[in-house]
Amino acid sequence: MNKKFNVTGMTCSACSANVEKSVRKLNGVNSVNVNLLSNSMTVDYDDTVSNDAQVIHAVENAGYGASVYS
Ligand code: 9UX
Repeated sequence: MNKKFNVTGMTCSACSANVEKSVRKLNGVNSVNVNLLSNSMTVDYDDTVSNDAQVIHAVENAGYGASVYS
């Protein structure tokens, strides 16, 4: 599934790279795309393997914040 999240706390391109790297490590993640300018992220992942909360935790572990985009 492809899901969009809001990401908080990113101020430079290394921040977005940190977020991408952390989320990409999650099991079941096929692709991650972080947009620094719009503070958003789309994640293509298998939701039978990981879930939204785990994606959010991965962002938090990298030192940023996330929520499901709505
Ligand atoms: Mo850039 Mo982000 O110098 O946590 S890496 S501000």
